[in-house]
Amino acid sequence: MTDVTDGRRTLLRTCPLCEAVCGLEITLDRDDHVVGVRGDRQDPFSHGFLCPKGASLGHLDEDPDRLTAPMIRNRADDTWRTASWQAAFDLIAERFPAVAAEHGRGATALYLGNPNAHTVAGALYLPVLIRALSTRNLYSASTADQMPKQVASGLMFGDPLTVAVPDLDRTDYLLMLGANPLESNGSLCTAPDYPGRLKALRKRGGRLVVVDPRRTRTAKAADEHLFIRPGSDAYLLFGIVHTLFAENLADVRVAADGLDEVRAAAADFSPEVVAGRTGVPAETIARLARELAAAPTAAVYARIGTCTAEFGTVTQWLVDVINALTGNLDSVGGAMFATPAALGIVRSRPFRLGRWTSRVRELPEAMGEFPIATLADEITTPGEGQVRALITVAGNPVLSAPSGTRLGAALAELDFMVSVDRYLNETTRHADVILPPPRTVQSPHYDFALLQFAVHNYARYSRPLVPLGDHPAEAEILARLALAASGQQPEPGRDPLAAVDELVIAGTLHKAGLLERRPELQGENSIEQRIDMMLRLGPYGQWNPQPLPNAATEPHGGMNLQVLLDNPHGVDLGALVPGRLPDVLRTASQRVELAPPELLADVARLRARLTDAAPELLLIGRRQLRSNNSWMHNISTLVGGSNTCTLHIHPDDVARLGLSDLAVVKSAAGAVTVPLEPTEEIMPGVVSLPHGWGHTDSTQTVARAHAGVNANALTDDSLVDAPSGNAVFNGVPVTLAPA
Ligand SMILES: Nc1nc2c(c(=O)[nH]1)N[C@H]1C(S)=C(S)[C@@H](COP(=O)(O)OP(=O)(O)OC[C@H]3O[C@@H](n4cnc5c(=O)[nH]c(N)nc54)[C@H](O)[C@@H]3O)O[C@H]1N2
Ligand SMILES: Nc1nc2c(c(=O)[nH]1)N[C@H]1C(S)=C(S)[C@@H](COP(=O)(O)OP(=O)(O)OC[C@H]3O[C@@H](n4cnc5c(=O)[nH]c(N)nc54)[C@H](O)[C@@H]3O)O[C@H]1N2
Ligand code: SF4
Ligand SMILES: [Mo]
Repeated sequence: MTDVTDGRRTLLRTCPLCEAVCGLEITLDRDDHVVGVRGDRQDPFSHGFLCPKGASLGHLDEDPDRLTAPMIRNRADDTWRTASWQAAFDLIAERFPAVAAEHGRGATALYLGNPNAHTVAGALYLPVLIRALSTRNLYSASTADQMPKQVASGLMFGDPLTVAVPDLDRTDYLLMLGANPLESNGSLCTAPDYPGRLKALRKRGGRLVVVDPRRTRTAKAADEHLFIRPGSDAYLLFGIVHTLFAENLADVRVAADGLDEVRAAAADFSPEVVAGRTGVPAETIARLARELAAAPTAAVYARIGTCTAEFGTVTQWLVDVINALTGNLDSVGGAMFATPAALGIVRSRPFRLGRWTSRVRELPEAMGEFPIATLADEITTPGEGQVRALITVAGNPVLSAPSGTRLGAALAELDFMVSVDRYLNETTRHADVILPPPRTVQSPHYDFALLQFAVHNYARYSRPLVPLGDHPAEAEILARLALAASGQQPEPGRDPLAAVDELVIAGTLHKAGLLERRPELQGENSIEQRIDMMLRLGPYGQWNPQPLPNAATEPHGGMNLQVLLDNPHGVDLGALVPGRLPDVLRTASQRVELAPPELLADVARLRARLTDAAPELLLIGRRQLRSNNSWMHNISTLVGGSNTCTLHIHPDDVARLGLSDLAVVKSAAGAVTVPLEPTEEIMPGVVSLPHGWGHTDSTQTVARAHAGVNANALTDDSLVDAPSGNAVFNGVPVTLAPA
């Protein structure tokens, strides 16, 4: 699609900015600048949907504050200079392994941020970096996000990646808690055009019920909205479970263990008992249970508002307990499991939690990670194993982690720090070296992580639209960083990326007994050959002995890279299929574990908190349509208007506390001064502050002009969800005073 007159061309690529994986049509001028972005109407999954962030993809490239060359900091006077890639890697190879040599591998740590879930580099090359460091000090945004869901799924299904998603396009009834997909575009439920899909649900006669302490855009688009006291979702869900048993409505249709234990655990939590704690009337809770049981198909879905809470894992567990009890687990219109095209991580043994614990607070690991809520402890607490060197990749924990301000101060104490990031920001300013990735349009794209949680089976691959020039691919940056961090130099004349890929390819093919077919792998480079291999070995794959049938893959005898290259708008692999159980299970029993002992144990904690005195004011977060966590506030077309950092508060609370425009918000962890935005759309007794703001220490000029405050100066890292170690962002007790 090239226009010969002005050299403009329109190319296709998946949007990497959120979990909706929208297909984009990107127009580039003859100098490779992005001059237009539209939704790809021929994409069989997103059908042309586009949001304001996707439309701004080109602005990210043109941002004058975006880093384009490695940066090295002079610690003596805190100044930065640009450096060559060689000089940057040389410095890392000199300094980073020296810390491990002197203090042991436990003195090095890695933090992985959210955008890694959206890049090929994050999916395929972080394991190499993790192996190179071989430290237990591994942290990521997962423990500020969805770890409760993964732990609950791991314990119930045996695999933390086996996550059930609502069958959005076919369900008759959706109970949604703590999610606002009309602003976030969805999470752990990959669904481009979530707004359209919810509209369609209601149009076909389905019912949408939203539970949220705020009357959000999604709540307004629902049949019913229920206010809930922050942090009390587990009580509400237990009230539903109690009713299902009490009224003989439970109807489990999958092979499952633990039904009696669940019934016993729910015995104490009748709707009447939990109503006061949740703020939802008992009669309403009982009605929700009856409606879920009576609907021809139904799904319960709960997201970030319920994960980043004190009982996040118990809540996520109860979500799937209800899906199972109402006969909706693994069946059409219920909570289902996707069948992604690429071969995933093959887990042979059941998921286990807490195989080792952190040094300072003895918090259990989950999926090989320690809670981000304890990274500051590990840096600042002296002793053997104290963290002294850190690598961050695509993360901004000073703004995103609980007690972020405290973590920022801790980062300043490190002996050495490296960041792979687009920007010099609140976190990376503490680094000694920053390695910037290339432009988005210079990177390939395949959604290894997100298609695992898709509401429709689908695959799409995008080649880089623009050549790299002399900028290394992010995959190569990670591969070279892995070498440098372990004190190695690349072998002369050998591409470090190809060397890594060859090892992975040989290992995988050997396991599959297909080593002799190595020469058949296609692709322009070793990254593409790895993708080709994962597609060939996946459920629809050419090398799968029994590939799932599909019209697009048929001419090739199954899925491979060429199928995706031939179908650049993406391939429709069909609606989610029921009956994936027990195949997807990795539990020892090969049955769904409805009552894992690790979760039953946490119910005692929940029970003990039932009658706690209620704090007068509770802080929660919120997401804004034109924000992306902390890192898109430097795009002038996205900030301003509704996208500013204000505290939502009910007018009655404003009056009661004698507040005016500005207030000081205090918590156990810190204080901020923030403008108030009174609104009837929040529960009295609850205030909401978006995260990702507080750009006072950034070199990003636009972001600094709209700085806002760091919500995570208020959240408290001493508090975690016990089973998963996840951060607690919602339900933080605060006090307000006039500024
Ligand atoms: N525009 C935009 N989109 C994004 C992002 C972004 O920053 N901006 N971030 C992306 C990321 S990383 C993620 S993880 C997803 C998250 O996607 P969502 O889970 O949809 O996130 P939110 O929009 O924050 O919705 C969470 C809701 O939970 C409510 N809530 C808070 N506390 C409680 C509680 O105790 N109980 C209940 N029931 N509700 C509560 C909040 O009021 C809020 O409306 O969004 C992704 N998409
Ligand atoms: N109070 C509160 N805190 C929260 C949340 C909340 O709801 N409330 N939500 C939590 C959630 S769900 C999440 S996911 C975390 C996010 O936590 P983080 O991942 O730590 O934070 P982000 O703001 O997403 O920062 C992403 C960083 O990656 C960089 N980046 C962007 N694209 C690329 C790329 O392609 N390559 C590389 N190398 N770098 C890139 C950006 O410049 C930025 O510095 O925040 C959590 N924090
Ligand atoms: S909804 Fe998400 S994936 Fe779609 S265009 Fe917007 S940011 Fe990109
Ligand atoms: Mo997230």
